[in-house]
Amino acid sequence: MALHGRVAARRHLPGLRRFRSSGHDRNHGDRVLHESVPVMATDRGKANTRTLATALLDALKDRGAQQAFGLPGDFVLPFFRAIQESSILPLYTLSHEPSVGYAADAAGRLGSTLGVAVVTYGAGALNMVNAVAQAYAEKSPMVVISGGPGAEEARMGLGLHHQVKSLNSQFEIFREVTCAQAILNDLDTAPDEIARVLDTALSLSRPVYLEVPRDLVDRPCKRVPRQSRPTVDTEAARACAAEILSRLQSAARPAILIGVEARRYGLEGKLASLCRTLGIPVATTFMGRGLFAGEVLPLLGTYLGSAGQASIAETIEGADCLLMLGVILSDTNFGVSHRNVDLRASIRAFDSAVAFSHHNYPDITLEALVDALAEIAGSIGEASAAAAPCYATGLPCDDTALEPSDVAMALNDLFAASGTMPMAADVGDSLFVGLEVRDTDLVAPGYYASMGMGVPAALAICASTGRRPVALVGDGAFQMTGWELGNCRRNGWAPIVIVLNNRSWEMLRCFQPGQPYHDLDDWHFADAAAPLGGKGVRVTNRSQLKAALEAARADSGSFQLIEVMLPRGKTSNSLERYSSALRQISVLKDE
Ligand code: S1T
Ligand code: MG
Repeated sequence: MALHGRVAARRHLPGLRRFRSSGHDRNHGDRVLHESVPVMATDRGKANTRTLATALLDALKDRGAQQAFGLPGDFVLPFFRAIQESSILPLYTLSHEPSVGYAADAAGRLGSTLGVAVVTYGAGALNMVNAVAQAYAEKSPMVVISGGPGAEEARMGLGLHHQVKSLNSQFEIFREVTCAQAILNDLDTAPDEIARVLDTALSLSRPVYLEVPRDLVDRPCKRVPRQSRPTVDTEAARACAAEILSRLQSAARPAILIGVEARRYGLEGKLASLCRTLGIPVATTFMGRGLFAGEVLPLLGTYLGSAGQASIAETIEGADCLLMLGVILSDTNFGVSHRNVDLRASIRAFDSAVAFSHHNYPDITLEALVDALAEIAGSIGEASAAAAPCYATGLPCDDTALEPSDVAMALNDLFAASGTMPMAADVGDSLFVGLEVRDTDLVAPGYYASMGMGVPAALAICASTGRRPVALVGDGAFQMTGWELGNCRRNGWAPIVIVLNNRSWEMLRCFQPGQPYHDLDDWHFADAAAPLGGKGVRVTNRSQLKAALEAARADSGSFQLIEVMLPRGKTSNSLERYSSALRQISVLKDE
């Protein structure tokens, strides 16, 4: 069909792309496809023409996104070019899509804003599903932008490269790990669809999915409406706050437990001030580790049930009124307690609702509740702004062989001497060693717990904050994504990466001793650092570790890889307590 000029004829093309919920076609109807119109050279050339791509990029930036991480493919090349030419957001490419997802997730967590991942259709986007699932489970507002087939391709009726079952399979797969989705194949509705999806990501703090047909990237498009703030019923928030405060006042042993939503919604400052006013003891959850770094409040530390400090467990589990703010009710946050927290005596504000034992208040955002509590709160308890929880320092400088907890002590000594650094911890014992390091900004997947996030998260810290991080990664996790360090040189990133090399999937061996398949070979990671553009050193005793950390801190000319050799069968004190607590509550008894 000849197309004239720029009028895009809308055609109902039966039987081609069935899909749902792209925002303008909510039933199971066929995809309403535009006829693709060749983009006039002038479209790209017109500096003042807003295109679908620049409208989306402006909307991301307006809503706080600071950069995009990506890995290109032919379906997304037009969008990549638009990112490059528009300079609206800086673009960082990594070497494997799981890392792109982990980095975008981490950037969103750190900045309490949108993290952006840009990938190609099929092989690229589906390669990132696990990282997006982790972002969903751990409430991180990542925006997945995938290039997609254009109308011409959909019309061909042939199987497209990178296609799965149907052209719409990818959209359906991402529906399961995101809270809002759209295929931007209608330029009239695209601005509102983009606003709907991005604002949902921010209000629910969960990942979202946007597919950009490659033939529409440069097509003129209207501006995306400004972010719409969720409407708040302040009267209901005040009534809820009053009920909470009266319960806290009449409790003999009130306590507060704070989780990830404090960071996701940027509420740490407000919460610290509220907790100081209330004077009630506060702990963070395992997932909330790293919250309130630098804030003053009556913070006991991290609640880990019987795997953590007994005094913290006693306060939280013994509370006759436990106020939980932004807490994910998960096994890693609550699973290792001999006595479960008494949820009937708790009040839980999560996912924009506040639940009491037998009733709840819907549609009250955490921020609205915290503001309402701050308005009417007075002093209830005597818990003063506690001195920062104590963390082990003073690692002796001798040739004693290293154990995992020595790494935490050495980092505490380094931070005490030259200031804290933001951290990323991977899954394995590195997650538990991270618990023994003093409070600092921390990105760690403590709930969904996918391996591989450590190094990409450290790169995201470099890219999004300009600060120099420390990454704690096991050898198994480093085998997955550690090689992303090869992207440091061209970006000027210089993280310090500590590889806990026990030649083992040691955390699994804790759960299931005696199996040879937990043994890993020795990959000599330190030797691989120089070819990747960094410096590497292998350490086997305490004095070598201390010297290596000081040298690494002093050298920001490249990434620094410190390979810490550890014995199989030995874990950190925290993982030891955690796994023995799991055994006692019989989760692992029959392993
Ligand atoms: N695959 C992925 C992507 N994530 C996981 N969490 C797992 C598998 C399962 C798993 C663990 S801990 C662990 C695995 C394989 C071993 C980690 O080995 P390493 O990085 O060397 O750390 P360490 O030796 O300190 O354990 C959790 C239980 O799911
Ligand atoms: Mg290991």
